[in-house]
Amino acid sequence: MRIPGAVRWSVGRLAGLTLALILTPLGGRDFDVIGLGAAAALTSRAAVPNLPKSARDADLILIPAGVTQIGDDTAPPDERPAFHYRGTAFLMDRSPVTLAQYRAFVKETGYVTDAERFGSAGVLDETEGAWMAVQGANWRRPNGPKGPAAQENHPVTQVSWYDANAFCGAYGARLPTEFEWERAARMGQTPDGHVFKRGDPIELSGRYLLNAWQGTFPLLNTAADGYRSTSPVGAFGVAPSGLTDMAGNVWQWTSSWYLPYGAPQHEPAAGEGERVARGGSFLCSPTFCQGYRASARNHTTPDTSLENIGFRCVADPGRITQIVGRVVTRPIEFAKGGNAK
Ligand SMILES: [Ca+2]
Repeated sequence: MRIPGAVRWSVGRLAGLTLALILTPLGGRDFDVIGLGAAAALTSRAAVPNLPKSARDADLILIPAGVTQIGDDTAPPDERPAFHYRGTAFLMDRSPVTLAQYRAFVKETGYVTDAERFGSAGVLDETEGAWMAVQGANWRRPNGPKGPAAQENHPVTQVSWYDANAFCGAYGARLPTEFEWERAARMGQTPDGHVFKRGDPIELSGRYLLNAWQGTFPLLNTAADGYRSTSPVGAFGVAPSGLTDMAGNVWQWTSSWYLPYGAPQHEPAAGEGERVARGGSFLCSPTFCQGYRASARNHTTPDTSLENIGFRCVADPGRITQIVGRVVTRPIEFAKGGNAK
């Protein structure tokens, strides 16, 4: 399977879970991770064995109806042409789904993620500067059995699109479309309401505005922002919308297929197609990847699990129930910036 973008995988899951990685020149792309191809025999998705009985420990923010620009005519080709999008109101998880929330889901439902069923997941080997399929890497230990346990208040990672979709659906919610995600991001990505576009600094007066990569990508991660990997949700403050982590930390799955703007939309053929992720991640270097821009699109196959992709759910206001989560009417206070553990 050929996967366009800055980073390509060729996958041999059936032959011992080994991966070869090809780092290609940027060529104008600025995403940090593009695509994990799938071995056809292992792509069937897991079902949710039991629906959760308990309410979800999550806060949701009302994103009112409105018209917003989508895309950016100064950005890479797949973000063009920019256009105006009119969206209806929806409720969006205040923060990406955390490990604690995912653990509760697994405990109640018995769900097994794709990475657990496949036996491996994608981790960036910073000594080699290459992506590897690490055996035993999953949401509990995103870097593999020898790595640290994931932390409860960080975004869950190593979840495929199928895993994310199953989680949201089990609670009566859904994944946002990429247009919903961008509309929410354009309400501000930082506590002062800044919306990132190409070339914007991510540090002001010694304070980092998001969890991204500092140093020479992909071999030197100085973690000047305080975090080598994921950060606690909300560590970089709350946007005016009430949302956190709408730039950096982890990419977030959306329900949208990766399709060009300005062209007739079509559903990819069965077994083909990629889903869009938004938001950038801790692996995003401003000199290599500016995926934290509001208009930036990442895309990969829906069975891909990586250490820097998580998700958040949304719900339609008319369908809110106790199990979906709590609706927040006033933003919750978080720290005003990063640079601290
Ligand atoms: Ca960082």
